[in-house]
Amino acid sequence: SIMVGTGRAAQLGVLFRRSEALQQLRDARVVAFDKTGTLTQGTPTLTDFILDDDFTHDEVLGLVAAVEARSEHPIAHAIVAAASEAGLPLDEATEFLASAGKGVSGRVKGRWVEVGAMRHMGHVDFSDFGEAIATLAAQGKTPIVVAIDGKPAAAIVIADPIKPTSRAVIAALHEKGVLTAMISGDNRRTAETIAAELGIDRVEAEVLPADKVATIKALREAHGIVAYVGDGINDAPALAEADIGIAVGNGTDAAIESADVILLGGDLRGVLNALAVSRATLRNIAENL
Ligand code: A99
Repeated sequence: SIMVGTGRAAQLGVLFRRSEALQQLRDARVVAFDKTGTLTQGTPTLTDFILDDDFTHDEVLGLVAAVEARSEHPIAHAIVAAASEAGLPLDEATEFLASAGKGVSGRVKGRWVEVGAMRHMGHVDFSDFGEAIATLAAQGKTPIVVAIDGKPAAAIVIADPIKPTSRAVIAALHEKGVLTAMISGDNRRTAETIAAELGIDRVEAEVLPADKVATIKALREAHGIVAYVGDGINDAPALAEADIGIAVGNGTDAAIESADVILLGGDLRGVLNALAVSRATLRNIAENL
C-alpha cells in the first residue's frame, strides 16, 4: 500500500509529506535540480583574484569583504573567509544594498563598492577582465566583478565543487528514462560547464530567483510532470510550483513547508531511492488489485 511505501522510504531517509507525491513521482518526466548547494557542495571558496593596476589586492579584498559581511550568500561567505585568512580587518559598510541574483553594494571608508555578476554591472567597463573571466568560467568557476567608485577594480573567482554523488545520480536518472535539468542564477558559461561535467540534459542559466517558478512551468509545458530538487534557500517557491518538490539537506523551515519530499542528510541518492520506492509501491498495488 501507499502507507507501506512511505514507511519504506522513511527507512531510507526519504520523507514523503504528501502520499500523493509518491504516486506522482513515478510519472515524473523531468527532474530539475538547483545548482548551488544541491548539485554542488554550496560552500564555495575564493580561488583566483585578478586585479586592476590602480588597486592593491588587500585594499580591494578588504573593501569587498566589508560589503559582503552583510550578505547571506555563499559567495559572500567565501569572500569574508578569504579576507579573514589574509588577516584583514573587517570595516563597517553603510548604504548596503542587495539585489537578489545580481550582487551587492555599499559604502566603506567613504568609497562606493559594487560587487556581483558582470552582466548586471553594465555601467562599468570590465572588458580588460573579459578574457580571464571567460577562461575561468569555462572551468566551471564563478567569476564576479568589483567596481570601486565606479571604476573596474578586480574580478574575484569562486569555486563550488560538485558533490561526489551528483554525476552518478544524473546517470541513474537517465537510465530510468527521466530527463534532467539544472536551474541556476550563475552565468551561462559556468553553468554549462558544470552541467556538461554532470551529463545534465537541459541547462537554464542566469535565472533570477523570481524567475525560477516560470522556469519550472516552462519545463512542465515542454516535457510533462516536473520534480524539482533544491536546498530551499531561495527556492521555496520553485519547490512549491513543481509537481513534486524535493528538499535536500538541512533544509530551512521554508523548504520543509514547501516541499512534498524531504531527503534527510542531503544525500542526492535519496532522489533515486524516492523514485525506486514510488515505482515499486505502485507496481505492488497494481499487482494486488
Ligand atoms: C543560493 N556577492 C556577489 N555576487 C552575487 C551576490 C553576492 N552577495 N549575490 C548574487 N550574486 P543567485 P544561484 P541559489 O545558501 O544557497 C543563500 O541567484 C551574483 O542560482 O541556489 C543561498 N544559499 O554572480 O543567488 C553572482 O547559484 O541561491 C543562496 O552567481 O545564485 C551569482 O543561487 O538560488 C542565495 O548573482 C549571481 C542567497 O545569484 C546569481 C542566500 C546560492
